[in-house]
Amino acid sequence: MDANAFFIFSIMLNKIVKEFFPLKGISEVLPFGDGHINDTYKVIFEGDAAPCILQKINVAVFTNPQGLVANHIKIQEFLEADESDLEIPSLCPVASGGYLFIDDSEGVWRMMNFISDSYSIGIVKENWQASQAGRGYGWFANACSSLDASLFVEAIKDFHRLSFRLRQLDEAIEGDRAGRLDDIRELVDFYKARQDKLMLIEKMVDAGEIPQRVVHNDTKIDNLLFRGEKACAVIDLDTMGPGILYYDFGDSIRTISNTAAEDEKDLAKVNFNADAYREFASAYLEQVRSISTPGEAGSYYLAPVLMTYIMGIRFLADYLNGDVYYKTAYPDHNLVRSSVQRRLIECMEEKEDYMKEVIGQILGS
Ligand code: ADP
Ligand code: GN1
Ligand code: MG
Repeated sequence: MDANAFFIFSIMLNKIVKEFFPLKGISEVLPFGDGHINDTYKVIFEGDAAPCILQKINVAVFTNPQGLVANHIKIQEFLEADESDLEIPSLCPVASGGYLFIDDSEGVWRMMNFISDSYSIGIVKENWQASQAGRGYGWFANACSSLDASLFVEAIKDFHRLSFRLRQLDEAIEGDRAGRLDDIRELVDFYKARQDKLMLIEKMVDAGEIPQRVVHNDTKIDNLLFRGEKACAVIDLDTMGPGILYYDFGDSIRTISNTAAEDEKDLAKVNFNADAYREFASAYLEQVRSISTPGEAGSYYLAPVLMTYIMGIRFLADYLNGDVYYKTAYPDHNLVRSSVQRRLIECMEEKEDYMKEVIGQILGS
């Protein structure tokens, strides 16, 4: 964006903030965070008013933004009575009513409080970070366990349904819209070779052996905030709604046990952090132990590979489709992300016995 365009854009951002807070003086509105989906800004006000987070919702991904608001308000009201030191962000109303502001170009905006003194991390470097992440996401799972999943909107249909993601991959291979398939056949073969084995969890869900619950559905480490050396908030509630605990457990491990970034180009740096795995699993499972059914308890260890696989094929399909879903910073970004997931799956496969054993020790089976 050149200087002139940026100036016009800044004026527009300030006008949008005024729709939420007509009486507050705005000091700065700055791009913020590393999310792959929405456009996020930190709003700093004049004086000592607390900062906020302004987000433009990606409506190509979330086609029902009112549904996101309904889910958010429901959980926000529910957690008002919660006495934990953990929290979620609260939506701020638009001055004219409701929680969404629609701009002249049909852009959909929302505002939340900025979780004070917080920061997010992309890679776990120390064990306490993994343990605190388990405390944070475990709190969320436990707190949501009394909610009725059928009362929540499914933000993206079949979001973690493997057969749906496999179909999308097959369509991307078939279409080869960006003409990239020939160069990545080996990676495609890696993923295709594993698809049948990984259908096990979907079959268990369909057979009713694993209960549907209200879960977060996007528990990568970046969606948890820390304050000092403690987890303090669970954020990015867009996908929250019906799902199973394995999705949250598995997706957390996908990022927490990765010694490198999700988009690390040097695959030699990508390894399975066994200590982080144990720390996260202990803290998380401790909190869901009392709500886990015997059916659930038996197969937690399968979830990390499943979720790493699902993200791997989603990045791969997006690469083949020409990068139409995730934000990318360079042409091969999705390919790099998918290759990292592949390497992590290989590491996890080598550690399957260890992963199972740790869970057995924690849950006492
Ligand atoms: P996306 O859906 O694009 O991933 P997120 O809601 O995760 O967007 O926000 C992107 C980043 O912005 C987060 O990883 C976090 O660093 C920061 N962030 C989002 N909401 C808040 C908040 N309420 N308080 C502090 N930081 C936040
Ligand atoms: C997206 O919104 P964000 O960046 O936290 C994606 C997740 C993926 C993740 C991979 C709605 O999460 O499913 O796991 O990227 N969210 C959506 O980093 O597709
Ligand atoms: Mg996010």
